Amino acid sequence: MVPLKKNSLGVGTMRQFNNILVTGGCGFIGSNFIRFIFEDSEFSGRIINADKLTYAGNPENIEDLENKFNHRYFFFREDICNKKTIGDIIKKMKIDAVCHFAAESHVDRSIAEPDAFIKTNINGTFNLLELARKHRDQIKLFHHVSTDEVYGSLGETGLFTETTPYCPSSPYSASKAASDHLVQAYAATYGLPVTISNCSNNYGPYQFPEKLIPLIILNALGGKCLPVYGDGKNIRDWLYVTDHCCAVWEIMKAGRTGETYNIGGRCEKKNIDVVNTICSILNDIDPDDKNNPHEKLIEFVKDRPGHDLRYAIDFSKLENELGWTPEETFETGLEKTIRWYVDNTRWVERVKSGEYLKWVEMHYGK
Ligand code: NAD
Ligand code: TDX
Repeated sequence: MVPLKKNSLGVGTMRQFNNILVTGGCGFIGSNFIRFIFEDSEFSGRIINADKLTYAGNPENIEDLENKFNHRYFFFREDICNKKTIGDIIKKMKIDAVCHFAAESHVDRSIAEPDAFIKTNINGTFNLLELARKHRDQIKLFHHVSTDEVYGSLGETGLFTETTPYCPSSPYSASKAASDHLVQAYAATYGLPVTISNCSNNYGPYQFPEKLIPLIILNALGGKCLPVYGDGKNIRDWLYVTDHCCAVWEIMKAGRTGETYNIGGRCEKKNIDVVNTICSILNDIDPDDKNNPHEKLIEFVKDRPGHDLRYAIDFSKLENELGWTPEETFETGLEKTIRWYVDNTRWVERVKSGEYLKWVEMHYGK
């Protein structure tokens, strides 16, 4: 028998869940999370995935799990803004925990078209909170997945802590900040058992190629321009996606309710250094590639409006209370990620061509 870990709920006490509602489980982190907890031999419950399947939701991210865990995995194509249908799922599936990933997640899209960000990230979260309040008798925990971007930008020094004042710069981060405040308000006002995590930039398998790392990998493989915003000196803290999933799972099992936990990689990198590292790994993977050296594809392009300069995370609260630290280094994580995109040509082609969207339309309608 696996010895129980000492944790913030007291020695040997771990929350156990039978039916977890994962929102946004067909997206990048949500799908990795479902994969991660099904691999936890101590979890024997069911996962109920509610996802609207926007452009960012791809059922192919978890198609192998549907077959492998078909008696423990359930999928509903639903919008978190739909109170009636999500309420029915919570009731019928006897949901006892919510892990809320569903969101519009791309900063550039939020600058171009903020509407969906307000609807999903704010109204959608509000809707879920109202439903959790209504079904308070059965919900043991509402975990809200958020971002370090709510804190705004750091200068050259310092780290975001859980008490850093919120100062979001983009419609995306403002919508996530609003959702965090709503979650905190539901804990304070209604005593809803919530936890919140604010994580830095993730990378890894199944990430949609609009975000920096997969975009650069796929453009480089295709011999296309590698766009670097501004002077490339903006800094992000990077975390391999399964490390994020592990942190969220630890918080769900043993984090203190009403608390926020920062999650990060202690891995600050300038964007230009990230891009150069990807180029250099690709040069080594295939020394005869006609696009070598890939660095020649780099182009400095117009900067993102309101571009935050630097993010860096102090996650000592999570480390001290729950013993979590990242397992992957940037080197091991990036190697794995690049290898995954090089090997998974079918997934890549179907995403690039939009074939996966046609499949969704065929199976679920528009
Ligand atoms: P993603 O864009 O890859 O996936 C989002 C998922 O949510 C998709 O499957 C999409 O179909 C679904 N969705 C969108 N609107 C919906 C709605 N109205 N109803 C139901 N489902 C809906 O995003 P991601 O990168 O996996 O991020 C997941 C969460 O983690 C988000 O809340 C994001 O803010 C947070 N986060 C992301 C990062 C990162 O680096 N990607 C870092 C920190 C926090
Ligand atoms: O083509 C690009 N060129 C470029 O220089 C893109 C897409 C990005 N960038 C820069 C902008 C950022 O400084 O790279 C950095 C990373 O950009 P993104 O991958 O778009 O991520 P970011 O804006 O930092 O936000 C991400 O991390 C926090 C996720 O998209 C969010 O969902 C998460 O909350």
